[in-house]
Amino acid sequence: MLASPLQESILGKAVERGLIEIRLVNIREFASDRHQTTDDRPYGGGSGMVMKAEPLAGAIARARAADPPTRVILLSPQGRPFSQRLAWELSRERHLTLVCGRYEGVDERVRCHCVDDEISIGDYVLTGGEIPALVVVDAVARLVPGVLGCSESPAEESFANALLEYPHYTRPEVFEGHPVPEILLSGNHAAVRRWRRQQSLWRTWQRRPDLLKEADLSDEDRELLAEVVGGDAGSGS
Ligand code: 4FV
Repeated sequence: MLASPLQESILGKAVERGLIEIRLVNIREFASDRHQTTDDRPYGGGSGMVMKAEPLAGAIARARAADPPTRVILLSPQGRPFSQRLAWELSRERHLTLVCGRYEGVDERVRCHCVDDEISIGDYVLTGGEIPALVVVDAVARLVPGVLGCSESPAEESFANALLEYPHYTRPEVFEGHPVPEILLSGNHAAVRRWRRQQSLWRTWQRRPDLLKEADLSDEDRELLAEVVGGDAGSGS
């Protein structure tokens, strides 16, 4: 599941260029029985299976033995919500170990005694932790210096300053009768920057007022927002 996404496009090139290194550890190699069993029935009964502690603990110990010291993160719905702010935090680490659960989840003693952190990518239940791990790898890797081309800077995008991104346009100038906003053809960079900031504020006010509350808005921001939403700027209703 993990091999191909990690070989393609920006992530693949970052690996080729040695900007990031990704090692996949097969938990089965740490199972002690000849069937390499990694799951078992839940104590206390109930449906589904649980990931056994020993194979996971063995795999994590192997990762911890590697240099530099690693931060072990379990992906699960019980984790703290993943965010751009957390992605920036993780991008400043040297070595992350992402533990992907399966079945109903992992034995609680792994969560309590073997991992440093727990992250959830959202309030829904998936079949495994692999896709959440890929989400974290993608969001963190692109913040590693050099991974994104110089023309792309993660500084200006959504959530970078807790606002939603402004609308993007490219050629053709008119698509199915829909023209590009004049301002973007004006060549007036200051006016374009003002329009884009206003669009970010307005979209965030309309779609994610919760984010607007977190954002630290300047007086100019409040004026820009008031222009488009009328007097109740900042109420974020
Ligand atoms: C999940 C999430 C998630 C739960 C049981 C894997 C599944 C199965 N992980 N954010 N949402 N994990 O649904 O991180 O083992």
